[in-house]
Amino acid sequence: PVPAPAGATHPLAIGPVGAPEATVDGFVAQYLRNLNFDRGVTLSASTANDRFYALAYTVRDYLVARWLEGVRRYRASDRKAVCYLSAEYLLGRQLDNNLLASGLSDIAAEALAQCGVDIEELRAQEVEPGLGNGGLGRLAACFIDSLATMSVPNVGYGIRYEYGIFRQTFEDGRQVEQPDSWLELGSPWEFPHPEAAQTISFGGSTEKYDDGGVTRSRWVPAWSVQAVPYNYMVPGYQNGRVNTLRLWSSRANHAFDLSVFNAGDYVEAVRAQTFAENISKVLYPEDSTAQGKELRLQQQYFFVAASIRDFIDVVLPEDFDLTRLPERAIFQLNDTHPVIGVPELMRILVDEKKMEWDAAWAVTQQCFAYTCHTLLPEALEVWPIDLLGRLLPRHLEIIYRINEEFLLAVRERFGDDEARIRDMSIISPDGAVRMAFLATVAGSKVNGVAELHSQLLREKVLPAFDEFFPGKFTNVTNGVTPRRFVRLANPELSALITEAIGDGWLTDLERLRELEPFADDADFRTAFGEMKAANKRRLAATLQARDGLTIADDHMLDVMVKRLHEYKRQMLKLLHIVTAYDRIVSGEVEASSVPGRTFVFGAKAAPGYDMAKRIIHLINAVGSVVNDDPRVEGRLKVLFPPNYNVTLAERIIPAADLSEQISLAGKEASGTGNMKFALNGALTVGTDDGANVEIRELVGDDNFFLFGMSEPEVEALWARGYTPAEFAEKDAGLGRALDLIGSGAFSGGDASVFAPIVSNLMNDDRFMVLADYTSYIAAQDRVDDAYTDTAAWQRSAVLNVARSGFFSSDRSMRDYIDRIWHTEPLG
Ligand code: F55
Repeated sequence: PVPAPAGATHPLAIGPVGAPEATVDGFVAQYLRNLNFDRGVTLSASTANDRFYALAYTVRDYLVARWLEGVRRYRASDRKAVCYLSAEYLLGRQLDNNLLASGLSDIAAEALAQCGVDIEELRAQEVEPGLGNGGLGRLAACFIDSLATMSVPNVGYGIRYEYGIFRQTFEDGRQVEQPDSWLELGSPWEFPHPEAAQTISFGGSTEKYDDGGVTRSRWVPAWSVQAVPYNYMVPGYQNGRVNTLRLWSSRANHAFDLSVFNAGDYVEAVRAQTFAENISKVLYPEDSTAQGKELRLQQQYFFVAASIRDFIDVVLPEDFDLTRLPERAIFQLNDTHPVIGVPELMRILVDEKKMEWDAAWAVTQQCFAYTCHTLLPEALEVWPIDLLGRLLPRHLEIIYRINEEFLLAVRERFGDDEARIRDMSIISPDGAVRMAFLATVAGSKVNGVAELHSQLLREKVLPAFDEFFPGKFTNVTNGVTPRRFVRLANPELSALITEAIGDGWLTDLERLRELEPFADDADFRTAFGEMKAANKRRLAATLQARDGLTIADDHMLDVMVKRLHEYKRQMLKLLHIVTAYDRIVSGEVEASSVPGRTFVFGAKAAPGYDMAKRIIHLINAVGSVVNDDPRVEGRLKVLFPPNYNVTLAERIIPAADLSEQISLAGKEASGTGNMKFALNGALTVGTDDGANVEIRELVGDDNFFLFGMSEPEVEALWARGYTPAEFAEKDAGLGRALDLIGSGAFSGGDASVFAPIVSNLMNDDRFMVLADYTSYIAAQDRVDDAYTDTAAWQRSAVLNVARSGFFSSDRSMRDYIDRIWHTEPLG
C-alpha cells in the first residue's frame, strides 16, 4: 500500500476517494452536480453541449477512482508495461464505450430520463476524435481497448493533434477538405497536465568532451518546445480496470520566448510560439504513402522523445537501474513512425546515463519491437540524411554507428558481399535512412499483420534480414474489439447472440462458435434477418438525416468502405456498377429482372493524391447518372455519404449484406474492416489477400465469394508481361464499361474529365484491375444468385458470425503477449 502524505490524518486522504453510488439516484445527483458546478448552469438553462459535458463528466467520475487505484497498484508493483507508440489513434466516440465499460448504460439512460434529458441528443453532440487516417490508427485504438479489458498494464502514447483527419465534403462530386476542429467545444474526456510538460529539443550540433578521461559525445540543441501531456482513460470492459492513453500537445518553451522578449521583438516571440504549437497542430492525412516532410519528422521525434522520457522519469521509480529496463518496458513501434525512438533511447542511455555502447544496445534491442503494416514501397518511410542531421544531429551519428556495427556483423557472417551490404544498409545508396531497416535491426521482433503479409514481408521485402536474424520475424494477425464493433454498433445482433449462448463471447470471442448450430435453426435465421432489416432502417434514418440519402427497404446492401487507394481497387467496384448499368440500358437484361442493390461507398483520399480524388469524383458521377436514369427503375443505387469515419462505420457495417474486400492480392497487409463485416454477418466478396485469406479459411469457401488472381498468379503475370489493353479486348463487358467512362457518359459528354482514369487503366494499371475484372463480374453474378435464396444466405451469414471469433483484438493481444512482449496481467 502507498503511504499517506506526511501530515495526513483524514482516512480519505490516502487514496482515491471512491466513485459516486452506482444507482439511478446516485447518477442523477452526480449529473446535476456536474451540470451546476462544472458547467455553471442549471438544467433549465443548459445547452445540449452542457448536458453532454455533464453526462461525460459523470461517467468519468465513476471511472476515475478505478483508474487512480490501478495506477497506484501498478506503480507499487514491478510489472512490465506495454508502451504502445503510435502516431495515430482513431478512437471514435467515447461516451457509449465508457458507459458500456463501466456497466452504467442502463442506469444512465434511466437517470437522464428522470431528468427529462434526451440521451440520444447528447450522444449526437459528441465529436469523434479523428486522430488517425484509417486501419493503422483504428488498430491502435482496438489494441488499447483489449489490453485494458485483459488487465495488462499499458500506456498508449501518441499526439494530441489539434486538427484530426480532415472533414470531407463534396462539391460537384469532387472531394473538398475542411479542417476538423474537434476541440472547438473542448473535450470532456481529457485531463491536461501542463505542469508536467517536458522540454523536447531539436537542431544544433554535437560535440565531444572530456568526461574525467573518457571522451564522450553530447548534443547541443538549438531550440526546444514543451510537450504537454493530456491523459485519457481507457476502461476495460466491466473489469474495473482503466489504462491510460497519454497524448502530447506542443507548446512554446517559455525560456525560449523570454530571450526573444528581452531583445524587444514581441512579434517574433509570438511567431516563435506559433511555430512551436505547429508541431501538434495537424495530422498528416496520408495513408499508405510516406512524405518526407520536416514537420512530420518533428512530430515523430516530439512524441517519441516525450513518451520515452515520461516512462523512464515519471512512470518508473526514481533511480531505476536502466540496465533492467527490459524487465519493465516494451516499446511497441506501430509502423515506422516512432522508430526515431531507437536512437533516442540509445542517446539517453549512452550520453545521459553514461552506459557503455554495447550494454545500451543490448537494452535497446530488448526494449523495442516493430509492427509493419504495409508492403507498398511508397509507404516505407525514409529520411534524407541532411534533413535528419539538421533536425537531430546526435541521432544521425547514433544511427551511423548502429549501421556500422550491423554491417560489420553482416560482413563477418557473409563475407565482403558488397551487393548484400548495399541492400542491407540502414543508409540507402541515395543517402536516406531506411526506417524499416533501422526498426528491424533494433527490434527484438518484427511482425506483419496477417499470415500472407508476414510471409511476403519475410520472403519478398526483407529476406536478407530474415536470414541474418533467424526467429526475429513473426506474424500477429490483426483483430478488432467486439465491444465497439459488435456490442455497441450492433445491439440487435448482440442481444440475439447473448440470448442464444450467453454473454461470455464479449471477452472470449471464440465462443461465437457455439452459434454454429443456430445457422440451421429457421427461427434464429428469421430473427437474424429481422436484425439486418432493423439495422438497415437505422442506417437509412442516419443517412437521411445526415445527407438526405435514401435506402430502399428491399435492396441488398453492398458496401465498400475504406481509404481511397488504387491498390484497394474502388475502380474495380465501379466497373462492376457500370457493367450492371450497361446491361440494363443496352437492353441485355430487363430492369425488372435485376435484383435490387444499393452500393455504399465511404472513402477519403489523401489531399495530394490526384488519381484517388479523380476516382472519388467518378464514383459520385456514376452515382448521379445511375440513380437518376429512369430505365434503371431504381434497381441499382449508388450512395456515397461524405466523411466516412468511425461513427458512420458503426452504422454502416451492421447493416451490410455484402462486404467488398477486393484489393490486388499481395497489397493489402491485413484489412480490419473485413473482420468487422464478417462479425456482423455480412458475406465477403474478396481476393485472396491480407486477412481475407484467414477469413475464408475459417468461414469456409461456401460462405465466401472468392475471385481474382492469387499472389503467386499476380507475380507470374508481371513476370510474363502484363498488357491491360488485352484484357479490355477479350472481355466485351469490360470494353463497354471503359468506353462508357472514357466517352463522357458520366461527365455530361465531356470525355476529358475521366479519360485520365481510363488511360491509366489501359496503359499502366499497376494494380491489375482489368486482369481481375472478368473473375470479379462472375463472382458478383454468383452473389446475385445466392441472395435470391434467403434462407441459404442467412445461414451463411450466421456462419460468418459464428466462425469469426478469431478476429478479436483480444486474441491479437494474447499473441503479442505470448510471442513478443512476455508481459503479464496486473491481477
Ligand atoms: C499512415 C501514415 C503513413 Cl505515412 C503510412 C501509412 C499510414 C496508414 O494509415 N497505414 C495503414 O493504415 N495501414 C493499414 O494498417 C492496417 C492495420 O494493420 C491494415 O489492416 C491495412 O491492411 C493497412 O493498409
